[in-house]
Amino acid sequence: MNIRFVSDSSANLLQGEQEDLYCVPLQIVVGQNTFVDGPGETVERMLSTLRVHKGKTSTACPGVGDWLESFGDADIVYGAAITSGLSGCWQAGNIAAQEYMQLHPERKVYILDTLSTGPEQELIMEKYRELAKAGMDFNQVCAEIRRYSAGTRLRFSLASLENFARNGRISKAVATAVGILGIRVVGRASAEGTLEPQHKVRGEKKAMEKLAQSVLADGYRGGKLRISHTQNPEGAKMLETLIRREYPEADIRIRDNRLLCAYYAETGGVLVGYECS
Ligand code: X90
Repeated sequence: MNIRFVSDSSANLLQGEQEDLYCVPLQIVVGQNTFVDGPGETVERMLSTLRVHKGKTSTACPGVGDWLESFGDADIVYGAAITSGLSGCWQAGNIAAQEYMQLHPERKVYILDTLSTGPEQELIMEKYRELAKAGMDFNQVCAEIRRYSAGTRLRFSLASLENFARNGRISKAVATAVGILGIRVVGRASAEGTLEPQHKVRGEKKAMEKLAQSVLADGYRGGKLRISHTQNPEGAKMLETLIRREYPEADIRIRDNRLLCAYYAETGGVLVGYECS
């Protein structure tokens, strides 16, 4: 049985990290330059181009063909996509899944709309693998992953909302004041899978404290927690330390944002995905 695990690039994973992991890239368009969020591109190169670019920038989700390509000749595909509340990515993946199964009636594809992204999507990809390795069949895995993702959360601290506002994904009014004087917006992915800013705080330390408090208040009890950041290892480490004060043995891992998350979370952005009990 040939099983593939497929995610779009917003989970910050790299295709080939594990041999059966495939990643479908989103794209970041900066004037004449298109940055493909795959192993051949770096966050540094994208950010330095963005810093000097004056005009419009945007992002684009993969198309049906890109998803189909990622399925290869798999008998079973377990997939996850960035929230349909902010991107057309899941819709394209779902159409691809239907087409693939029509073409090959004996094969099966499931793409979960994570209503989230980044490190919460990373947790979902980890869980798929555990469930499949535990010997569950396709329908059981799909049911279990829906149950699991209902109990995971995503929170963030962002130093700027400019790229969200520029692309019409939040209102300009919400974006003002963030990006000056070390103001951070701390918030979460809403139940509908949209950006929900909750607090404006001054300085990195206060932002990480607010994040840690909220994570604990959500019912995190030392299970899996994944942090991703854009060029802010200190912030990520600070958050880990705060969580470990309560749960010294917590299963925590930190990774860099890849291009899509780095573009929207911007420099200094910290995302945290975690299991609630
Ligand atoms: O289709 C496209 O062009 C991609 C649009 C993606 C927009 C959202 C990206 C979010 C990246 C930023 C912080 C966490 C926000 C959580 C909201 C669910 C990560």
